[in-house]
Amino acid sequence: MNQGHDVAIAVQLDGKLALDAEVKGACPHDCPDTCALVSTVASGRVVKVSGSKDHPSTAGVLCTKVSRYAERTYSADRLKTPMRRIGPKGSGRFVPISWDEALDEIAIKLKSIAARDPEAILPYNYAGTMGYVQGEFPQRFFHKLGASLLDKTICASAGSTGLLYTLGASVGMDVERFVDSKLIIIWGSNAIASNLHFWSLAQEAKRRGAKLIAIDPFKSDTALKCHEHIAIRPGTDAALAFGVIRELRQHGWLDQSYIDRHTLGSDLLFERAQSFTLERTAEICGISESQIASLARDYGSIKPAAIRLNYGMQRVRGGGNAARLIAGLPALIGAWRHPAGGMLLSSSGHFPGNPAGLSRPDLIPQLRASPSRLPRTINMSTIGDALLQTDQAIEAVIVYNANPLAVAPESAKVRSGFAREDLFTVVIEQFQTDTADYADILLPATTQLEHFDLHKSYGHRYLVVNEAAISPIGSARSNASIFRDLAKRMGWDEACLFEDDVTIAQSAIHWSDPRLAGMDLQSLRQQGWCKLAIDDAPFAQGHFPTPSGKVEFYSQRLADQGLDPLPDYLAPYESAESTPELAARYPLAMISPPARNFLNSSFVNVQSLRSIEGEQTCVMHPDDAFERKLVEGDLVSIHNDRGSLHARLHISDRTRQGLVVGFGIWWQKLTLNGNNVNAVTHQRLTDLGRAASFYDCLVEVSRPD
Ligand SMILES: Nc1nc2c(c(=O)[nH]1)N[C@H]1C(S)=C(S)[C@@H](COP(=O)(O)OP(=O)(O)OC[C@H]3O[C@@H](n4cnc5c(=O)[nH]c(N)nc54)[C@H](O)[C@@H]3O)O[C@H]1N2
Ligand SMILES: Nc1nc2c(c(=O)[nH]1)N[C@H]1C(S)=C(S)[C@@H](COP(=O)(O)OP(=O)(O)OC[C@H]3O[C@@H](n4cnc5c(=O)[nH]c(N)nc54)[C@H](O)[C@@H]3O)O[C@H]1N2
Ligand code: SF4
Ligand SMILES: [Mo]
Repeated sequence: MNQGHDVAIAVQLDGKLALDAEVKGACPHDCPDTCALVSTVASGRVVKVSGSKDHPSTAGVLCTKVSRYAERTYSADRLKTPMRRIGPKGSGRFVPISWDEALDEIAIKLKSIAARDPEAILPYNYAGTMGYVQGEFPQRFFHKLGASLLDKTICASAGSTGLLYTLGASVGMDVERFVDSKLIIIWGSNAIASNLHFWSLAQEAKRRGAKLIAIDPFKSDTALKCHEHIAIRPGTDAALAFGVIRELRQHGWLDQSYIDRHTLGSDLLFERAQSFTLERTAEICGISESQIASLARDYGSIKPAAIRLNYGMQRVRGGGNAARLIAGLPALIGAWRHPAGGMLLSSSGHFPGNPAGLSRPDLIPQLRASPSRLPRTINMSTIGDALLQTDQAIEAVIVYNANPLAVAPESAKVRSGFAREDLFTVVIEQFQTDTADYADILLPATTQLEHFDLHKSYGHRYLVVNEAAISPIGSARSNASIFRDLAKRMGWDEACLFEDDVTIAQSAIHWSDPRLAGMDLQSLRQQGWCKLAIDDAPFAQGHFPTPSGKVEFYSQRLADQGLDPLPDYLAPYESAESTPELAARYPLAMISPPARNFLNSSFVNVQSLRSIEGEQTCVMHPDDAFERKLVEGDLVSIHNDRGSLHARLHISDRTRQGLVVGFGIWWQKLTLNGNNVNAVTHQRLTDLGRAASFYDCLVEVSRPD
């Protein structure tokens, strides 16, 4: 730790901002890396945001996006004052108003709706910031109100539910141990784009002799740099896992003593795997039999073997079951015995968080009236349908940390929903996004450089603190400060609705948990970050956080809900296999993974990053392009019954035949025809976790009419 840090933090803890300092921060974005930041402040202005050199996982490196965070923060497009809509919804025409006017108007409106039915009010928020304070504190306000609950399913809930029923929680390997793995399977993950700091570790492992295999329908930048690439058909990962399990068993590559001691239901699992012969698996997955056999041989013989599973493989109908099967693989070969063996999808379950202390469900009035009565739940992945439903219609929606107009599936319906004249919409934003255009009242939010927060991570095991480096730009206010003020205007007096940011952060964690090894918030603020004290190989002797303490191939909890207790392969909703008639009209599968220089729809408005991405592209296999008489650089329409978007055609054999890739997630208003990839995606939900199935989507591509 250098002297500059010490000086800056001393001033910070005093509650004042330093004019010249290096201030410790945390990247707020929805990214597994949760980098520790250092903001260099000169004369009260951040001149540089860099990665902390001391923080082991950040190691002084930031991605291109966040190294431009100062450009984003000081952008001329920042919202600087509250505004009221004057044009029609969606037109994006507003006039400035004062904070008092804005907040009074919101409070009056919410009070009058709540007097009739508080559940007609819906908070819509996701991971614009992952911070405990600016992300979760506002929920106290909505709990006190008795508003509808939001089912947060747009990203990871299929996979996390798969983990829950198999390993017991979102737990796994320490990402820092991958350097010692000898086999790394990068499964449904484009790490170079979306998990950069893991990629550095995988490359170090490669230099030390590890073999890297990517399983991905598209030859992503990551797959391109692995020793092997298995270009699986989207949505068929569960079949591949079954094929591997069958092979492991046939060849005696199982660790029977680990299986006997630390798993439940392996015989039933093997029985189910029996029908996944090499021939059938190859047929389902659209790959060769030898690829499956060789994957199983490597996995059964190279030790220690590690899987970096990521969320790209669970955005399909069978995503939850696929995650269940893949999470079960390491136990079959006893990989958990070694610190560099096992798997990692998310590490968030390792943190001793206190969700009830943070969001305070005890404030919910319905629950207070009757212990079994909760407000209704609205699934964020079907917000389009939810806003259009007439039965107990949603009358007000308050959006923060999210941009549903761009990121939610089946945009035509989302847009119609937000266009409802009778819907009262508040959007709290840093920029005038697609969603902001539909606001009745638009409020300016601070960025990570302007507020305090505390972060856990879903990719590593560090808690990271974010100190404010500068005062808010314009009259922007943090989410926490806005909801404190609104609570006052609602006439409420519960002390927890008015806590300051540091007190809120205090409530987010069980500080006495042994994993914190005596760390308190004050010391954490001095240090900037701390690593959880967890065994290097926590599951070497079993002790999984499931009810049985074992890896549950068979889940009694699923059986109790009337669901299949064993994982299975479920064909995609839209595919030649399950919907041949639809596939005849729309023969191409489309996936829409993130563009490297955007973060979901964040950064799309940062000119320098948008220039690198160019425009919305559509990557297509040469045979598919030839068949359609399309050539490189054509303007094409990607379409199905739900809508169409325009894209610039790029022809490449990096994609499979029958698969097109449209990188996301552009702001609708910055695209070629006002539509992004979600014009064609649908609102059907995954098998487990009720998640969006963005990558389960059939389309046709042609020249626009
Ligand atoms: N640069 C950048 N980084 C990001 C983001 C971003 O937008 N941009 N978003 C962040 C967020 S919110 C998240 S959730 C993560 C997402 O990052 P990941 O968890 O890595 O998931 P995706 O990027 O959706 O998909 C990863 C890979 O899975 C492949 N894939 C698609 N369908 C399938 C399938 O059926 N099976 C298999 N095996 N592979 C498939 C895709 O081609 C893609 O290359 O990244 C985070 N980091
Ligand atoms: N087709 C397709 N669609 C997808 C995906 C895909 O791969 N393909 N990926 C899905 C995934 S994985 C995810 S996670 C979702 C992401 O969906 P979202 O979580 O909605 O992510 P963003 O689009 O980045 O929007 C976050 C917004 O929060 C704002 N924000 C940031 N910090 C703050 C703050 O402190 N206060 C306030 N009030 N606002 C703030 C940002 O300016 C930004 O506009 O998208 C999903 N949509
Ligand atoms: S987006 Fe990810 S890689 Fe980039 S700075 Fe943030 S945490 Fe690090
Ligand atoms: Mo996500």
